[in-house]
Amino acid sequence: PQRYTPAEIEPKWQARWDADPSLYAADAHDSGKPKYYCLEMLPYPSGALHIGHVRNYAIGDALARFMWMRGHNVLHPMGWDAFGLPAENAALKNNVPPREWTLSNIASMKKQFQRLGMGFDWSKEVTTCLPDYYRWNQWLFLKMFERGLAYRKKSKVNWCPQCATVLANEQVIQGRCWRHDETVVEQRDLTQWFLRITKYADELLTGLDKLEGWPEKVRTMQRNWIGRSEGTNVDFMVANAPASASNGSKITVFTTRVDTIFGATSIQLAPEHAVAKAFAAEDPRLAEEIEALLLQQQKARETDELGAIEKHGVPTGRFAVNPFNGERVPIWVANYILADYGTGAIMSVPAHDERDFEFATKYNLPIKRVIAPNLDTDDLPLPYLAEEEAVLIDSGEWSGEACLEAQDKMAAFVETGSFGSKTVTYRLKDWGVSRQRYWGTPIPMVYCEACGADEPIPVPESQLPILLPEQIAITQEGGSPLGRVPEFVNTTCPKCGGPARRETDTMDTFVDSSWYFYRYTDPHNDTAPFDSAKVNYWFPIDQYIGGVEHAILHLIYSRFWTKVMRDLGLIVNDEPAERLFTQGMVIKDGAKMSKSKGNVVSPDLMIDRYGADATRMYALFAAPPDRDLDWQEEGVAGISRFLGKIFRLTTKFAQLEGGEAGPADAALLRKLHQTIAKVTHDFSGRWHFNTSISSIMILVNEITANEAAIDAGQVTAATVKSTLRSLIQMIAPFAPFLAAELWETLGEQGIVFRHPWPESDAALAREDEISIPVQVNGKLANVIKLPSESTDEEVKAAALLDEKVAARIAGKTIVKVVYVPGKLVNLVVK
Ligand code: ANZ
Ligand code: ZN
Ligand code: ZN
Repeated sequence: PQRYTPAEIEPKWQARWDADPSLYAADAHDSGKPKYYCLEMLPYPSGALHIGHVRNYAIGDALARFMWMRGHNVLHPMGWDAFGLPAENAALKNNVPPREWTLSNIASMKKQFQRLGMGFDWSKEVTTCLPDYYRWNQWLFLKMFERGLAYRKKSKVNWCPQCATVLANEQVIQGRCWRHDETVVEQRDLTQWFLRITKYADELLTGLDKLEGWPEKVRTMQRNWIGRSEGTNVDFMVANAPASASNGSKITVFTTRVDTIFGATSIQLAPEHAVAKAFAAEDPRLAEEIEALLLQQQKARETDELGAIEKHGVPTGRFAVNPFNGERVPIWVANYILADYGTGAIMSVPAHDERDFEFATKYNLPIKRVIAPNLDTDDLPLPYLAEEEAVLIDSGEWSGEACLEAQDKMAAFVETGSFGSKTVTYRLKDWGVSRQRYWGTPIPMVYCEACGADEPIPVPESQLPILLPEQIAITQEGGSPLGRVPEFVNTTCPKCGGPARRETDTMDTFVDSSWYFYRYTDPHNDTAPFDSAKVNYWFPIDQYIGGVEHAILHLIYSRFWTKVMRDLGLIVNDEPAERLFTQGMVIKDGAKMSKSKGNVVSPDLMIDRYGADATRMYALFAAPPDRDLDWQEEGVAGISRFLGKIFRLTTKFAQLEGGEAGPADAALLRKLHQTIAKVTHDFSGRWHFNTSISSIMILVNEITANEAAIDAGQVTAATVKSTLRSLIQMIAPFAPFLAAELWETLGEQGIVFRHPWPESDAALAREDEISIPVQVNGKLANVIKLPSESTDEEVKAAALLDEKVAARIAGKTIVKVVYVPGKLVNLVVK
């Protein structure tokens, strides 16, 4: 007999599929079928797919194929997140131009995808480093600029010395570069382009509540990242401001606890606060001390230990007046106050804030209690942090008020007196998108001396795309590489026609990935980023699948970009994706795979040894898709043997005829329909494909168990063949090559992926007998078997009569008999 040989089957089908691109192509958007947009995050073209990719795409491909078989019009596209630093590093190392390196990587990874049998609609392919894509980055950037959503400002930026470029806040992980674990990120002052994501902060936050199809952990991470905080800004006048300081006379603090203002015993300024600077200008010693505080803060920021920073401060010798009681409090500068949060100044309330308490204790500042659980209790240990159900004490006319109400009333008092206002502060900062790199989208702006050198002038739309020059020497010098290409830099001013210079920074590559999935719907459009009608048909994405490492960066930028495009009138959806699934990591021997650990598993090697089907199926079988998966080659071999069994049985029985109906018919059909129900169910929810595949294994065992009966003609050929037929349909999402092959073996017409998914027949699936565990006081006593049509009363009676159960309850009183239908009986006895 023939043996299962993936090395023959797989290339044969791969060649057929590659020759017929329509097979996996989405229908036009006027198709009568319900649409389904199944999307996996696009890879960076590093040169080779790794095993984590295989898992991600095996999940998406299984889902896409299932939805095809369920009669949907499926969009399942793929593309390349093709700009970015590695191409420049490769250019430095091997002297290949970034474009060439990238495109050749794309070519080889596309082959890998095909070898894996991924059913992508390649007619929709998007490659972000090509001008037909990035020109729309530029176009959208211009639209944002027109609306004040793209702007330039000088600011402190995160700088990775290794990347020699700026990083967005989101790209700094525990004070280190997201690409360079070992490199501490520095702070630098640079003029940069920003996108005003903060304008959408509230909508990005409230929108999360509606994203019920997203994992709660991702929503929580985004909520914390946005970090909305309601509070009050309160002005404190400086009592003895230096005469020379124009802005040295007022300090606005941001507080979430204005109800504690009578307990403010000092003002603390961030080292970079303007008032601190004004004071320092008068006092060189103070200036030096403040500089030291700033350095400590930057160090802590770099290593992300800001929360735990050892607190230091210096008194400025000046005082501010509390607007609520006229009290004078000393003004200090402290290293734990951030310049870029709130107003960069706080009122310090040591009795009711932990950090202030620590600071005041260290420097012997007064600690004044103004909040208590009630008016009679004022001896609780400090700091006392409660606000709900607590009241104000020693707070003048506000004493006795409940904290939460006092917050409202006192904020209103501040507003009435015009010495501050209610306010909302966000942790979210505008998105810095300038990169001093070559391999990215050129920012479509120019600067003209004649028109005002500091005013960026947008390039007219008609001049797009601003092409990235291809011939460029990549060097290790700092600064933007494009600045060293005179043909690129020198241009004419769109305003006055005189000589002008182009912007030489390029865009953060997260711009590219913020909207690529819209372009998939209409990738060859050369008059617009896409046809809105097409996007409106396909969006929102029905299911987005990717790694949880993108929970903040990519997924928040994509949501922002969606809202901007909606406000530009290009689309109508508020959110890009209805549902999000984040798969677990693939690990090896309990550790993350990495070159340095030498535990990287190559997908190609797995395919060579066991075939693509077994590799993919193992990636789905070895763990629930949302958990980490410990890759074990022996497991892949096991799946390959399992597929071999299916191959053998199908080949053996494909031509089966005749046979007498016997008990095995019902048994086989029962198992078959139970399996269909289980696998279908697993596709609708959390995709526990591991359990789907286990149940398919049980079905295959059932066939094997009946093999002798089939051989002896005691089962009808119809039963055997319909079982095999549905079996092949059920493995099709997981092992598409073998499914296609065996579909042909069975003599079925057409392509298995376009035949309707089998339906489970509940009557055929029903067991004759049910097995019910019986517990006594929660402990298993026995498992009883009953006819499946037994009533609840019959089950309870049978449980009490069972010998083992009876022995357990002998001499005791039965308090309660609980029956969970079909599941279990629990007897409560005393
Ligand atoms: C007085 C006070 C009393 C405060 C009290 C808290 C408790 P969230 O919730 O994170 O927004 N704060 C304000 N700006 C700061 C800055 N730039 N650097 C460091 N700390 C700052 O925290 C808001 C609280 O953090 C503010 O309310 C302020 O301290 C502090 F019993 O004001 B609070
Ligand atoms: Zn870096
Ligand atoms: Zn000009």
